[in-house]
Amino acid sequence: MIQMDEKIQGIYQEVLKRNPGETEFHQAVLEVLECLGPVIVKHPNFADRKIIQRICEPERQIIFRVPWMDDNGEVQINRGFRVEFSSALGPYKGGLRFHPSVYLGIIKFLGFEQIFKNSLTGLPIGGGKGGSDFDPKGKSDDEVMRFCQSFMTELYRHLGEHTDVPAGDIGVGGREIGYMFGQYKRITNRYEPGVLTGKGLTWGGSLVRTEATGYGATFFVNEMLKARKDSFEGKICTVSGSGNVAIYTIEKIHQLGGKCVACSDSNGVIYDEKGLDLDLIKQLKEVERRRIEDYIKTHKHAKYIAKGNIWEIPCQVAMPSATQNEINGKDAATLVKNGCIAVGEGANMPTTPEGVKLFLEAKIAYGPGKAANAGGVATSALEMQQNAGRDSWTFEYTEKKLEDIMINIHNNCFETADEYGAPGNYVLGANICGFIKVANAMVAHGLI
Ligand code: NDP
Ligand code: 2IT
Repeated sequence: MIQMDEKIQGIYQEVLKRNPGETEFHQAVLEVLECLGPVIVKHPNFADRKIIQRICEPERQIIFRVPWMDDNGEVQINRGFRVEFSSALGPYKGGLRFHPSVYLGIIKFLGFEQIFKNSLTGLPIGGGKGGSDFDPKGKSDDEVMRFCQSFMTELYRHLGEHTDVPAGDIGVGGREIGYMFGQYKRITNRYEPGVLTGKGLTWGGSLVRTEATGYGATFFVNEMLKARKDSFEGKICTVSGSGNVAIYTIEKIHQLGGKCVACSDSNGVIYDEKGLDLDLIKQLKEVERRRIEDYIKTHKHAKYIAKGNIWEIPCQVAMPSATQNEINGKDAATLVKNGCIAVGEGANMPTTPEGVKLFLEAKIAYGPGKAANAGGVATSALEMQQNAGRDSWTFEYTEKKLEDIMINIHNNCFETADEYGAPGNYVLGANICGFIKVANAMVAHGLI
C-alpha cells in the first residue's frame, strides 16, 4: 500500500478524533485514504475544496427508537439507524442491516464504502446505509412484521425515490422489505415502488435482484481470472456464509464450471467434497429458515465442523460472503499457502488490513468488496429504472446488463491501477476510480 502523505494522515487523525470508538468506520476510511495521495497531486482542487474531509462526514445521520411488542406481549426496544452519507451522484442508496452487532460504527463503515461502490457502478446513485440492532433470529414472522412496521413508522419520512432508497443486507431480505413497503404505503397512502428495492416480483421487484450480488461477485472474479488467462473451469472454491449472497455465489460458480465444496454460518462449516448440493441449501435456508448444520442430515457423506474455520479448507478461489473482518492475517496466509489464486469479496470489508496486505503482496487476484459486490446495488438501480418506467425486464436481459456492469467495473479498476502505477492492485483501482467521480461531482455542486 502507498505511504499516506502528511496532509492525508492529518485528515485521518481528525476522523479518529471526531468518531471515537467506531473502529470499523476507521478501518474503511483508512483503506480509502491510503490510496488517495497521488490523486490529490493530480487534482489539487480536491484538496482546496476539502473534498476528502467532506466525504468523511455523512451529510445526515438519523438515529431513532424502535419500540415493538413481542409474542408474549412484552415491550421491546431497539435502535434504528440511517446514515445518509453522500448524495453527490444520486439519491442515497444502500441496504438495511438487522443484526445484534449493529451500532453507528458499522452503519458508517457500510455507508462510506457504499459511496465508492455506487460510484463504480456508473449508475446515478449516492451512498447510504441503515439498520438496527434487532436480531431476526428466533423471532416469529409476526414479531418480524411488527418490528419492520415500527422501524418504517419513523424511517418513512426520510425516504423517497429521489431522496433515499433502502434495500436489504444481513438479516433483511424479501420478507422484511415486504413488511416495510406495506407500512410505507399505509402511512403515506401512496403506492411508490421507487422507495425501496429488493421488492417481490409481483409488486415492483426486478428479476435478478435476488441473485445479483452473488452472480455479480462471481462475474467479477471471472474477469480477474480472464485477465490472467484463466477461468473457473474445474476450480475448487469455498464460499463463507449461507445467506443471500453466498447462495447465488455458489450457483454462479457452478454454472461457470467451478466446484464449491464449503459454505458456513456463524455456528460452523459444511464441507462436501462432492460439491455442495445447492437445492438442499436453498430449501434449508430460503424456505425453511434452518441452520446450515442440517445439511448433513440429508448428506451423510458431508462433514459439519462446529465452530470451524472455512479458510483452512484448501481452495483455489475463496469468496467471503458473510460479514466484515472474517478473514484475518492468519487466514489470508493459510489461503495463499494452500494454493488460493483468487479472492472475490461478496461481503463488505470481509478481510482485515493485515489480510489485504498479504493478498496484495502474494499478488493473487484480489477483488475488494466495493468492486466485487457492487452487482447487488447495481441491480437495485436497474430496479429503480424499471419502476420509473413502469416496466419490467426479462431475466436474460437483466442478467446481461448486470454482467456488462461487472465487466465494466473490473476494467475500470484494472485500468486505474495501471494508470497509478500499481498494476493488478484492484484495491487501489477501486478506491481511486470510485473516489474521482464523486469528488468531481462535489466540486461541481459547490460548497454544500
Ligand atoms: P444474509 O443475512 O442473507 O446472510 C448472512 C450470512 O452471513 C449468514 O450465513 C450468516 O450466518 C453469516 N453471518 C452474518 N453475520 C455473521 C457474523 N457476525 N459472523 C459469522 N457469520 C455471520 O446476508 P447477505 O447474504 O445479504 O449478506 C452477506 C454479506 O454480503 C454482508 O457483508 C453484506 O453486507 C454483503 N452484501 C450484501 C448485499 C445484498 O444485496 N444482500 C450486497 C452487497 C454486499 P448466521 O445465519 O449464523 O448469522
Ligand atoms: O452492500 C450493499 O451494496 C447492499 N447491501 C445492497 C444495497 C442496495 O441498495 O441494493
